[in-house]
Amino acid sequence: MGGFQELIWPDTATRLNQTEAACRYKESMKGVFPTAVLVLAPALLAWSDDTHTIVQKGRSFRPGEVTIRQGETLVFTNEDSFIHQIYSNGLFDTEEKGPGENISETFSRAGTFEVRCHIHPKMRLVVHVR
Ligand SMILES: [Cu+2]
Repeated sequence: MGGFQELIWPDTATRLNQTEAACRYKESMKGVFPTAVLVLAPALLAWSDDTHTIVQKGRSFRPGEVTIRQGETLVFTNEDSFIHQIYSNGLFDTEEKGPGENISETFSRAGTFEVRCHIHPKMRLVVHVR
């Protein structure tokens, strides 16, 4: 029996086991980062000041006028029991959203914009972007 092999093999085996363990660890961690991002992103979005909530309730936008900075986002929350959508000429024209659903729109240009709803023509929001 060669003493050489006895000396080498245990060490090699240990190293192989360590590599395998590292691979398994990497594999097991694969889903953790994206999951953390998915869980944290909405929370961070809600906490940051560059998001403002506009409620769609009683066939009106509340508030009806808002001032934001360039690059900030308005999140429209439908708190009515029927559908709404939003549009602003030249900027966006969204799908209809049901009760409890949200629409996010980011305003990247400075100016004053009118946001309306095709379904309820009396709904009007004035957005000042500085
Ligand atoms: Cu509407």
